[in-house]
Amino acid sequence: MEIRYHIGLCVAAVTLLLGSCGSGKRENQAEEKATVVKAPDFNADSAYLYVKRQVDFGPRLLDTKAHKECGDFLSAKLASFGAKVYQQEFDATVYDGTTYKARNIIGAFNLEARKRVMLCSHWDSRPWADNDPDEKNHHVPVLGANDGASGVGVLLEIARQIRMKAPEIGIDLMFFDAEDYGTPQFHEGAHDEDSWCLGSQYWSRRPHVARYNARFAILLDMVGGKDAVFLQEGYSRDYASSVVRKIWNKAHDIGWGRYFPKRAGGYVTDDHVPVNRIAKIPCVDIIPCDEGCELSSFGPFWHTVGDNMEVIDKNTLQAVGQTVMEVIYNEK
Ligand code: AHN
Ligand code: ZN
Repeated sequence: MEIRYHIGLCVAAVTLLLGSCGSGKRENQAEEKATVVKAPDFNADSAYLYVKRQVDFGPRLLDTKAHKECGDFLSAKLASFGAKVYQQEFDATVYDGTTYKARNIIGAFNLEARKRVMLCSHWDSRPWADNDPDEKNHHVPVLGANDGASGVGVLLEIARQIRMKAPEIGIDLMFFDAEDYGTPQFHEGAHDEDSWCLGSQYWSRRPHVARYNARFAILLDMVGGKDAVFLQEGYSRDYASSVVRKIWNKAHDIGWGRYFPKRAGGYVTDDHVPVNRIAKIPCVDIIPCDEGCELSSFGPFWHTVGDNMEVIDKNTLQAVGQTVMEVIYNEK
């Protein structure tokens, strides 16, 4: 159910009572500006199940059965929610020179709308738990409940909500592949930043439709950890400061401010960097990071064999999911 707060109307009424003689046109403008749309209720139980469904396939590593099956599942889900689904297949050459088949999955809603917003996450998981305290685990794949599945789970729940009640603008959900194949810590050679984010690099150079554009984009990365704290990540501030303010203000307006302190965080190499630099779409990364964005800010289970369903907290999914929904349902 949609509730509109006619804050603007009250402002206009008070203005009139105080004897100000603004023109009718001006009052209407004031009303329009201050009208806040309440988005539908994001359901964290549903998002949680979408996270679990992905994790149940096992690690989503390139050229594996789990990857193929999970990709098919995500595509079918998007289609069932009424999206036009694009498969963008590409060759991903990873840090050691091996080339795999990879696949970005894109779900587009309301194709006629010219005003569009992109919501992104990566859906692959990391092939090496290279940050695990136990060295024996460094070559074991990560399940990626938080690192991968959480963002996609939130986006699938948003897709389900869009099916029930569409926002005014068009939404494109981007599930980028091969984000997490960045050079492992145990590798003794070069550590190239470009070894991360292969799917978003590919898409940013070759968008799924010609002349694609969006007003802005929001990337969700590791948005399910208990007591996650999302400072304002560095590249997001540099390339998309007004979108950062929009998102963080919304989180505070709806009572989830404790997850979104209005403070500067450090810089993270993530899928939003190519989207900002190559596709030139202002993109904000919602990622748990502290002032330095030290690796420890991603949680103690980051790139370890412990990144499983036990680390997923529905409150965090709710805080992020509802905040993003309030943003997109208020775009006109
Ligand atoms: C680096 O560790 C360089 N970037 C973090 C991006 C990332 C990895 N997101 C999820 N996993
Ligand atoms: Zn990762």
